[in-house]
Amino acid sequence: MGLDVRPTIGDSSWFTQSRFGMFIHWGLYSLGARHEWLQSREFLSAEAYRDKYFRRFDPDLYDPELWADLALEAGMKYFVVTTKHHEGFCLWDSKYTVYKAPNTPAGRDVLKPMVEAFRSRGIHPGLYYSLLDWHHPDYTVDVKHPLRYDKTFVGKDSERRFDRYVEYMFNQTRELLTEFGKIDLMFFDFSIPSLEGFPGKGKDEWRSEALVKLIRELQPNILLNDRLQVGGDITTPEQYQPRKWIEVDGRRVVWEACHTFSGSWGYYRDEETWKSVDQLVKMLIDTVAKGGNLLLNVGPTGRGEFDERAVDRLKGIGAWMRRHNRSIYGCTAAPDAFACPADCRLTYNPDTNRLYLHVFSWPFKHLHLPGFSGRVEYAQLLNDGSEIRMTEGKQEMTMEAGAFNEGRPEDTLTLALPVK
Ligand code: FHN
Repeated sequence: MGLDVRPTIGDSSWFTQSRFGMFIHWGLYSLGARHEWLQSREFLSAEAYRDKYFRRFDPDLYDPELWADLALEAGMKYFVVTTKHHEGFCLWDSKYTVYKAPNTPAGRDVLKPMVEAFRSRGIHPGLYYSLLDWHHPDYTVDVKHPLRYDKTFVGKDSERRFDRYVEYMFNQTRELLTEFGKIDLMFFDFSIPSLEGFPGKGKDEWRSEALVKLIRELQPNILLNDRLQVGGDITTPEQYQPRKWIEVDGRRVVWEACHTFSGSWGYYRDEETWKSVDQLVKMLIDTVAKGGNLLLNVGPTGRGEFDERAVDRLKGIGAWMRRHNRSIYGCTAAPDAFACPADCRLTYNPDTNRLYLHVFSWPFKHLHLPGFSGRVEYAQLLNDGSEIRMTEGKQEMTMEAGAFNEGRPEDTLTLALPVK
């Protein structure tokens, strides 16, 4: 079974060992508290949007040390933060714009202390940068732009110099990769198809090849996602769980699922569809069982805090990870020879030759495992280390589940496989 295929460049081992990371979407949209796309959805011009939120960005309760502690407690090994999202507002003290946190009541660069707080805890730093920019005067209107239906505007794009915007993008990328120490991952987002008569924006418009060349020169070992449309080190489906390990050109690739707690990436006060801890744990297991990473998003509030619902999920996942993380870190899909039983997932650590059977729906008393006969030396529960007794049959192995696990759907068995 081919394990993680090495990316085009850079060393992905820290990434595939980590398996679990924190995504952070934080910006002026956090004040609107109704999705990070509110500027586009409500057709707000750059001026109207800025006048509403810029002077009110005052995250007086912001403490990145607390954020990093919660990521650590949840068992997250890397983080990716939106340095600039589509709204164009920058969290750091960029010399190429005045539309930045130091010029708001925040009065400071809020990115640097965040990178330092996470890095100081051994959490790999990753930076997200939006290719879209609904504030920059040279960013041309496209099918996602807030002004896309503004008759007084559309057609005046000729006054905009998109090449000047791309130069701005290159300059800011250089700032991010030279002023914040070693950055382990860059997440660019996203390329736009031609739609509704508007031209798209892809690798040619972004000058992606030249941008990747610059990035590799500045940070040779950085991992890049695939949204510049020139390949990349990490394939990044969004809010989607594939049926099996993702392949590109017939090769298994390093991939990462990114998901939210509730559907919105930015803080959304009134959203009711929050996933439970149990659902999120199963999502993490399912992702690793398919050879991928999970980047799970938090949308901090306009005052700079993770809200209670987010803290509850992070702590709940952390409680599971404290006993079960060895079935996640450094694990990947199980060898093809092991057929996964119904309502279960299998993860496998090739370094320790341990197979982990994650039982999503625990049967009454016995667990039947066709095809496992003679292939498992010993079985124990991860949460308390207790032995699970097995009986070998010709076609299958039977495990005695016992009363303990009824109602504990997310529990995991460690199956010690014979030393190869
Ligand atoms: O439009 C963004 C969205 O706001 C969010 O940042 C996600 C994260 O992967 N990316 C884009 C949607 O694909």
